[in-house]
Amino acid sequence: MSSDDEAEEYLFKIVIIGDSAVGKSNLLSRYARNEFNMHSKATIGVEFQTQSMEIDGKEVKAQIWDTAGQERFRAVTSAYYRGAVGALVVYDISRRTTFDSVGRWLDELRTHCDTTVAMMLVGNKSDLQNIRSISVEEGKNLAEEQGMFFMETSALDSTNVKKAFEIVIQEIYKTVSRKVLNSDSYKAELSVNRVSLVDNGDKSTQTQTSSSCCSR
Ligand SMILES: Nc1nc2c(ncn2[C@@H]2O[C@H](COP(=O)(O)OP(=O)(O)OP(=O)(O)O)[C@@H](O)[C@H]2O)c(=O)[nH]1
Ligand SMILES: [Mg+2]
Repeated sequence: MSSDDEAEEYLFKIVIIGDSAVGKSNLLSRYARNEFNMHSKATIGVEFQTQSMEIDGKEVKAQIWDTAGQERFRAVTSAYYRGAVGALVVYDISRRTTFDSVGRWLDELRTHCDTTVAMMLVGNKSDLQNIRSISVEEGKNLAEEQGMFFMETSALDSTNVKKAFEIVIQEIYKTVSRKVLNSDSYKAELSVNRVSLVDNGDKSTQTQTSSSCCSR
């Protein structure tokens, strides 16, 4: 490996969307700061946190954006989605209405993000087993239908929170690596990142089929 490889830097924007009070802000605070707030207030406007992880020996940074589920508190929608390459679409396993809204959130996501976005459907509050109203199966089926990853999480007891974010980040990394291998123009698009994953004449890499989550 040349020393150039160590200088590579990746910065991915990921958005969290879903109805109010499904736990978006707590999922983010659990992941980024290992904090949970039982009495958190509804988000007003936009907040983001940056979190790093290592993939293939490289530092990959995720800039994770969180906004209000309530329409009246939301920031400018197009700006929120601009440049996003990953999304967590969250519902609350104990509230059916939040699951019914997933389609609407997906419509909005697809309207504003033209690139391939790595998407995960997240059923949060898995600790509330006794008042569950959406089964794991139902969640899984919807995710499959929509070409998304699926995971049930609990921001309260930490179950699967790290895993959910990391799966999305890894998928984005894979997609970016593939795109860089296949397109020079994409490198220009990623000008903020020093991506230098070039095809070293190994033509077999060109013929790999994409298993992107949202290729339908
Ligand atoms: N039991 C349980 N409660 C949770 C969990 N995650 C969040 N909550 C609670 O649900 C409520 C709403 O959480 P938030 O994180 O503020 O929800 P939000 O999706 O950011 O809401 P908006 O900002 O209004 O869109 C708070 O009282 C949290 O303590 C969880 O995994 N389990
Ligand atoms: Mg919030």
